[in-house]
Amino acid sequence: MFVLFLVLFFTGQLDMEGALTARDRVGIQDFVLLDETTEAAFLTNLRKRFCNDLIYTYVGTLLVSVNPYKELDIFNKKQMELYMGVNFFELPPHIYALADNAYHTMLTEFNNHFILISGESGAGKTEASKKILQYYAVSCPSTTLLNTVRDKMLKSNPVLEAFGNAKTLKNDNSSRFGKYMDIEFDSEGDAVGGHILNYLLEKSRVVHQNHGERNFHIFYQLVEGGEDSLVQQLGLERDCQHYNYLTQGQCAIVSSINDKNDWKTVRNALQVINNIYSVQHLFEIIASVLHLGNIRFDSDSKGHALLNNKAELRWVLSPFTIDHAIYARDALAKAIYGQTFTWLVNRINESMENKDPSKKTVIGLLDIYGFEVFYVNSFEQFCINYCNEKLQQLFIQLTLKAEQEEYEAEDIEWEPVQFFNNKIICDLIEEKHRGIISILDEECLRPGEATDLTFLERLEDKMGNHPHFVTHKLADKTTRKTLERGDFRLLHYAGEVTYCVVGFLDKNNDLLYRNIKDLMCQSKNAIVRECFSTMDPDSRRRPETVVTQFKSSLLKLTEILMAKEAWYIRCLKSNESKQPGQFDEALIRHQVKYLGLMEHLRVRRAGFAYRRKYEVFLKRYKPLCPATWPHWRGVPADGVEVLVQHLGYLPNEYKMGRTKIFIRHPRTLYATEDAYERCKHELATRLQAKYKGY
Ligand code: AD9
Ligand code: MG
Repeated sequence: MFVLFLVLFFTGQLDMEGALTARDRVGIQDFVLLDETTEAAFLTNLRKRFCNDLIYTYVGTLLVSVNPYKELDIFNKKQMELYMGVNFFELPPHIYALADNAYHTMLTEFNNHFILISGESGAGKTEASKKILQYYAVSCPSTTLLNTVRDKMLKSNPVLEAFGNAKTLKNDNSSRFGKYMDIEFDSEGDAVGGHILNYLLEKSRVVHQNHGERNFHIFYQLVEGGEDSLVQQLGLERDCQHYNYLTQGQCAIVSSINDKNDWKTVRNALQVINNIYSVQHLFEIIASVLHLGNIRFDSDSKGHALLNNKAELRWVLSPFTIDHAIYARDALAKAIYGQTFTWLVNRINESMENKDPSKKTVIGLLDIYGFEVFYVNSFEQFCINYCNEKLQQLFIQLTLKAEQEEYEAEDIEWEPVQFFNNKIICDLIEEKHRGIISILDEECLRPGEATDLTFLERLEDKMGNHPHFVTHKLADKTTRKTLERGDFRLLHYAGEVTYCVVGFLDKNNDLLYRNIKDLMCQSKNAIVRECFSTMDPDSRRRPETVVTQFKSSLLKLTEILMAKEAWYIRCLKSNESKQPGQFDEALIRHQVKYLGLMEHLRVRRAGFAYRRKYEVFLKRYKPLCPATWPHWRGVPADGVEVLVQHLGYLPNEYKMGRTKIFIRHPRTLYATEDAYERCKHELATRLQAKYKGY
């Protein structure tokens, strides 16, 4: 009895009082072990854990993370060391456990992996991706040479965040671009290189910010933190209020952000760019965008725009109206910034380049802007939310759908789990010739005739009856929320979003006046010259629209990811006010629902945690059974059956499919893996003894 008590105590099922179990107090670590799979039980467990600062919980190998909005003492070297090389379920759930497991699977199976981090804006995706990178930086074996690659990878983060993140109403450090980063490893497990793919930067933020939002961090960092000599040399005022492009959101100063300190970090991290002249040119560009924004125009008697403040710029003479001149000015600022961002990513990629790419495996980290809904939503939200639909679709395809189809294909008895498939929304947006993107592009091909409103009319004509599209004519009936004439509403997987069509055509065309482009090719600034000379080399060809380029890049991304083994982190936002200790149940319930976590849990619970082709399983574990070692002469499936019988697998612990063995619980496999390690060790010792003296 006493022994039983001790066992229960040490396995955490009984605490000192003996009355309240740990499970009652802090919840359980894996939702798969919940007594019931109801949403209420799920939320209760999540809340218990959150209240005890336990932000991570598993659903099998998927990691659920709830944003604590406070620093927890679980991200340090000691914790990292704890998780290195330890089986997934042996320690409390942690992002390090997932990172470590992906890494070790990659090494043992010599294949490629990716970690999909998803969740809405402010849920904690970027923080999660940084923690994974930090973990690899500490846990992988190192040499001096490789340290530099690793260092560059770590430094790329603050640089890209400075240029690509900004304060929004949802998140003070919101990613305004999508990022996919491959970390490349050699067969020893050393990190030997890195490569970043960037997706659609929200350039419009350079020239316009909504109330309560800011421009990209780097502008404020330079103005606030730049060294005196630098600020002077760039002709800048040390006052954000002086700049038109920094003040539209009326919140240049934010309590959670220390621009001065961040400047130091970014300045240091800019060492990723090996050339100091380039860094100087980069600062010139940031400053010139600020100067550009301060150019104002007056009108002459013919309605032509006249430069008001010539100090900022010696301008091309062109008979523009004021509106055109402002448009041209802003278009130039956006183009310069957007091109510079791409240039920056390219330089970072060069500096992280793997010098010997012949033998490598990769772990890809995907951290993209999360689903977002504002009071006014425009083209940018349309693209961001479309991207999130695509990632949800990928998740569904790889988990819910593929998992169930695999059981069917393998003749494993199975009770299908129903789930909402958002393919219908992806099709509504991207279907060839019929989707919203096609209609938008068609309108963009009718310059002079088409307007944002004709685009909306065509949408209403074509999509009016679609279950996920709401026009202002039908709005009251379907969702009982009125819709303005210039709006349309989409019922996304993560909730409904009302889009205002104003600016859709311009933003999708993203045109820059030809003569301005030519002028930039002659710039004294080497980065500007390089960027504009390589841009759109064939001037006769009409460039692809923004959304079409984005669509193709997402298609390519899907292909990249589908060729790899997937790991998932689902991030949940705990509350809308960015406060620690607040568990907003309604908000979290909504996320649990639309992320498909309940369905995922049901599939996981009814299913099998692990599966491997008979050949692969037999090849690895055959030394554990005299009948299969060193060779099994029959069909692999029979060999596996003999092997698992010998290992004492109980009938309900595994199932034999057509081509694979399915194992229900990870612990069964871990026991086998431990036995394998012991056996390997014994074999090695025996061999050593045998050949001693040779
Ligand atoms: V967006 O889609 O880019 O707008 P993310 O990336 O999902 O969004 P982010 O990682 O930037 O959100 O997290 C938002 C904020 O939440 C951070 O700036 C932190 O203040 C806070 N956060 C997130 N994760 C953690 C954490 N593990 N510990 C402490 C956290 N704070
Ligand atoms: Mg982010």
